[in-house]
Amino acid sequence: MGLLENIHEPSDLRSLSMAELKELAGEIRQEMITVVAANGGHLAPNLGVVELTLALHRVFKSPSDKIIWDVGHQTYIHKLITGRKGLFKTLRQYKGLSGFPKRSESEHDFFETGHSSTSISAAVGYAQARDVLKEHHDVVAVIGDGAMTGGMAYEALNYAGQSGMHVIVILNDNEMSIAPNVGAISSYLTRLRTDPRYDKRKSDVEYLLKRIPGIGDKVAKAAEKAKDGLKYLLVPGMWFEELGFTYLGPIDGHDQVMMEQVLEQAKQKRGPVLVHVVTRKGKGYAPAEENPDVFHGVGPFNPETGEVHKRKAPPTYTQVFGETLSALGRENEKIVAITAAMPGGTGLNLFAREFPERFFDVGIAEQHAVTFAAGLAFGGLKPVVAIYSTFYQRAYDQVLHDVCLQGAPVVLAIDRAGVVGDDGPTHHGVFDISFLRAIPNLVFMAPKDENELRHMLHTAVRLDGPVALRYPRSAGQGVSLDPVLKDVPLGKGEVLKEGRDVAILAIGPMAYPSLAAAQELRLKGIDAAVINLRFIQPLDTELVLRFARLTKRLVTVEDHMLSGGMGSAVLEQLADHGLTDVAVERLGYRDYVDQGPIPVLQQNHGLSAKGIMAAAERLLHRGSQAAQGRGGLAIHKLKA
Ligand SMILES: Cc1ncc(C[n+]2csc(CCOP(=O)(O)OP(=O)(O)O)c2C)c(N)n1
Repeated sequence: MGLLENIHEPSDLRSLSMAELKELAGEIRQEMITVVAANGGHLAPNLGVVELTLALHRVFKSPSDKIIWDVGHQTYIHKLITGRKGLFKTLRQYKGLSGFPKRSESEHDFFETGHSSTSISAAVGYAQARDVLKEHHDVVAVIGDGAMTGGMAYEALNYAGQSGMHVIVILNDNEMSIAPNVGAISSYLTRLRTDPRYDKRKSDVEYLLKRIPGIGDKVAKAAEKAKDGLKYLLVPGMWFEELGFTYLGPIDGHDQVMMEQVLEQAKQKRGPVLVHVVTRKGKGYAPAEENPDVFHGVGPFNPETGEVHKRKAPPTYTQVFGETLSALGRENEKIVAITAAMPGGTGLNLFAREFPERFFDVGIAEQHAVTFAAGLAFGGLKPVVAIYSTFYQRAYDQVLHDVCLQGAPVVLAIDRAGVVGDDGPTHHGVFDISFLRAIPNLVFMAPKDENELRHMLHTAVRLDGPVALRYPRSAGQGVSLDPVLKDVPLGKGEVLKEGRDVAILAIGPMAYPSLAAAQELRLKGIDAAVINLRFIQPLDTELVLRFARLTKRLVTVEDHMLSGGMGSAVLEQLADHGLTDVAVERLGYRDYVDQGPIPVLQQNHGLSAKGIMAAAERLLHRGSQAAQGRGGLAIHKLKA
């Protein structure tokens, strides 16, 4: 029996010797490789923080001390040693353990994450609450150098540094975001890390100064405090020190003894402390060390060889988007592309390779990406910003205030729109229609398949105002791609099938199960129309009203929340035009959606041929408009 079998809670770690800890680290790495090889997941980030996590849980006493993980994709070790070993095989599976911290899973999970750069704010909140309530415990935020490119991290450092509160920030620096990290802060960290004098510098100078008889001690103290040029030469991490943090590091995050010593030191200090830890992403598994970007978030693979299983599937929407943008870039040299730390994930790596001078990776900085794009547009270029739907949530005001209000001709490419599968509720892209539909002068489209995506992208880069384009995570429909691209008529939906009994209004690839449903309905003698709406804005009101009047029954189908979604837009039009006698069934999500395979999640919410068919039949069996339960309504309890 291995050591890991006997770790049920963090306190079980404290009796282990250094040799045993090393053995345990090996077992943990093996367990993570085995489970992620089967389920997929964030392997490389976790392999890099094994020793760091063990050190944190030996020095700090969770759950009285609070450890808060940024992004939260690196919490597999934390999960394994906080009583979840038995469930680890269900990682990221339907109804299984989440790939991210989850408060309902464990008393050791203090803050739910998935989106980056929140940990310092959350930790500062916890620390502030502790101080107001006069409690005594430590609060630790663990943040990667990639997540440190996100603006929120600086808002929190700014606050914490001035407040003087005792909060510990562990900066886990592996030089990688998903791709190699970018930006001036990243370069600064590299300078700290690679300066050969870093670990000797401070102690040597202090030692020398202290040896000057009589005044040495005082000079050493003065040098410590001095805010002059001398100190910049003497103290690494000066920038953090200037912000009010005590900077400790850089230290080797794989040296268990050193890690624990420095964490003890951080614990004893008062005020804000930043510990700069240097780790290797993918540590201990050669394929992940060699390709940390591939093994950042990886699908199932062969653990012996590291070979990622390839599924036979048509190209993804993302791939088609990337290829089409490169082709458009060849014709129009004003087209530039922007990513927020996801060159591979958004398919923009193709464009980057072909047009490096027209490609910009701004780091995990979605807000900056969008406003930067507005500047580029007014500066005379044609920017295309590709961001996942879930991360566009970060840049809402930038889309509204900086792009749309001023009419900046920016193309907002919204990748991973709809449910995304195993990453779960933090990552599903099911809110973008609601939050973007409220913005007046945004043209907003969604293609039914990868061929239409190409035409829409072609149209989007030719329009002279803001345009958004949403497309899902999955493989395309496998349709053939037209060689010549043409403009999609603005605000015009497409009738895929005429019908008189009921009209199915679909947005995006939901058109396909809608068509399949119509075919099944025909076998039952029901004549269903199918409409590919194409545009969320401007909505093809004329078409919607025509079918509403004709059939008196509408089913709306969207891979999105019902609140404020496409179905809501249709209801608004019916109400505005006095069509109160039309019965409507809206299919979509009512609540936060769990993790699980995309088809399962969609099916659970009626977003399948069968579900759509059932909705149409329900309509035919009832008279006029029936009220639908809202679901997902927050019902809070009053607390004394
Ligand atoms: C707001 C936001 N944008 C993008 C992402 C996608 N993302 C997940 S992890 C990651 C890289 C994080 O790098 P780092 O913090 O250094 O952690 P590492 O994986 O290197 O340990 C990115 C870009 C995200 N989670 N949140």
